[in-house]
Amino acid sequence: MRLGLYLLAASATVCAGITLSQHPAGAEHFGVLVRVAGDGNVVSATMDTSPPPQGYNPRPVIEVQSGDPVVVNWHLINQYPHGGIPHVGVHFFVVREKAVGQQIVPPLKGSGVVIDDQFMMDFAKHAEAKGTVKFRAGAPGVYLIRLQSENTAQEFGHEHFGAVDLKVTD
Ligand SMILES: [Cu+2]
Repeated sequence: MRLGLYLLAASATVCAGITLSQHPAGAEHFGVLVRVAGDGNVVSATMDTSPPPQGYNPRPVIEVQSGDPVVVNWHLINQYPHGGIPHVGVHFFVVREKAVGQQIVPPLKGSGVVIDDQFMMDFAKHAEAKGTVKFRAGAPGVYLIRLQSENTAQEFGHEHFGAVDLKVTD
């Protein structure tokens, strides 16, 4: 229960072969959605790419009070029109950061790591992975909530992610 953030429940489901009728504009390899709800507010981040590590889009910020429940829903969808994408790392994490909007992704080691989950998946054409993570915000500070692809830069020249800044106040 590092940093006073309590993992209430975490689940991930993987669905293969789902055909989606709607894709975010401009998507090519993956669609990403990271939706964060807390204290009556909801923010959503869509697909960005790295490098650079912070991507190109400003991160949405959600502010909650210490003790508030936070619910994250994430999706990663293969939108590559040419077929499947094998051996994709799917990596979700929540890690303490120094400031809202910081450009460096903090290293995932030490006491700043709140949640760090990952798995490998072969994404068939239109396949989708999604998960829900619930935790309770504890220690005041700023946290980076991020879902990212891994092992796809060799083929596509970049990775894909969605990220939100969580600001926890007293
Ligand atoms: Cu891409």
